[in-house]
Amino acid sequence: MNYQRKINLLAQRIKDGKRVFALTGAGISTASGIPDYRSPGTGLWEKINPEKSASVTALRQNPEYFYRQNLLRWAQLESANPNEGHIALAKLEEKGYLMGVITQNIDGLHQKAGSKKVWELHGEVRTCRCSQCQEQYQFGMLVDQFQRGVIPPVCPSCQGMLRPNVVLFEDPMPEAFYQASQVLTGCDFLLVVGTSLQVYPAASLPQKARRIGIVNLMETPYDSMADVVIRENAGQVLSDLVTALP
Ligand code: CNA
Repeated sequence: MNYQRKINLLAQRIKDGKRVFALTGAGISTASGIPDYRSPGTGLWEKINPEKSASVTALRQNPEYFYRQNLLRWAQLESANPNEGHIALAKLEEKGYLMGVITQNIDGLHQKAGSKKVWELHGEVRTCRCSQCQEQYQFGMLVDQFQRGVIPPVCPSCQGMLRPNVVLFEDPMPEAFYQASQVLTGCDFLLVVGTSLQVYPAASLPQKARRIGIVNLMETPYDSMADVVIRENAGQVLSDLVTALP
């Protein structure tokens, strides 16, 4: 099937569906200058091992290493801008085609692009919390203390260690994951974008949808189950999809 016919089929599935959602991963944000994990050559996985450096064990056993490995990279997400892929999904929601976006990303770019219903499965970098008293603070508090050499940063009220509200490896899944699983009940069509579908339990969510379409540069374990697979740039595909949906 040629490219335009695949776009038309995606558009048709979205038009026909009553409960349509998108599931996104790091690949939708690479065009915003944020490296993903697994793209060959540019993926973070080739430089660091997030399972080791961004884990609860790393935070507990060697908090200074944890903060030096991760904090500045997370802090930089604040200045990133949404690209045409994020903007296209926000438009599809605004036009009433999409009921919301379920994302594995922590970069907040869907909200910056104007998406209203967003479920963040792996947390975010707007806030942080005290690992002792659970008080919530702005993420900037981590950055300020880090830059002043207070590593690990501490809670101003109880002096417990602060931690980001990013879901680390070994953390339990947040409420947003269970909400997303619930809203996907009866989902007619799930548009999967920019994810290798290898990180569980997020990667189990496509099983909840009746039909799926996949937009991803590399192949995924769900390709054989999808109605449409488009191995092209997410920004381009999603913009073309908006054009195909008046
Ligand atoms: P991943 O495993 O790195 O997969 C990303 C996929 O996107 C790959 O299969 C790529 O082929 C594909 N891809 C890359 N660029 C494009 C593009 N322009 N168009 C289409 N496809 C593209 O990342 P996942 O999201 O699947 O893995 C889940 C992890 C990555 C989550 O825990 C995230 O928190 C984590 N992560 C998030 C960010 C972010 O917030 N932007 C960045 C890096 C990692």
